Amino acid sequence: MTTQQTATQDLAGLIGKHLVYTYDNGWQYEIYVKGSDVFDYRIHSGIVGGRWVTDQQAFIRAVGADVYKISWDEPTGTCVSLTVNLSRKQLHGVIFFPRWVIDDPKKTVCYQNQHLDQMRAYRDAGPTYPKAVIDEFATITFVEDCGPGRDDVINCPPSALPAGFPLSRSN
Ligand code: FER
Repeated sequence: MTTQQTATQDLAGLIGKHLVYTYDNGWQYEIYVKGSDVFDYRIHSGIVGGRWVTDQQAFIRAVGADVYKISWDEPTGTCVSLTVNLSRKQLHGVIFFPRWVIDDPKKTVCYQNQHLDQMRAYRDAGPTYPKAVIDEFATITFVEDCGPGRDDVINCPPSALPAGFPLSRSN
């Protein structure tokens, strides 16, 4: 890693953040950045609405002023890369779905942590191709700083949340 890359890897502005965002196609997602290489998420709507995951490992990088990139490969074989612009309250996501998820998205709708072997079996069975690349901008509608390492920020399915969640607050 060069000196310049090292100098830009200050993730303090992102770690601990809890965000809700809505893609321009209407899909609503929620993310909690638990640490420098791990995060939790919950999917409120879209083809895999109801899916939620804790402790997903990811590459998390600072790529500009208040701009971060989060990239990971799911046990399902879905790959995602998010660019999070906190000052503009915007996000850009690229989701690379294997064909089997597009053919039957409900197979992935669960608390994934309790079904990891099943997800890997689906991934290995495929089909993988042709993949579907979803390239979408989103508006961040809720931001709060929870601090790192918490297990109580994302800890239930979207269906178990109180009415009115996710809040649309930005601070
Ligand atoms: C996101 C876009 C897509 C996201 C997750 C996904 C957490 C997809 C996950 C999956 O289907 O496995 O912004 O944020």
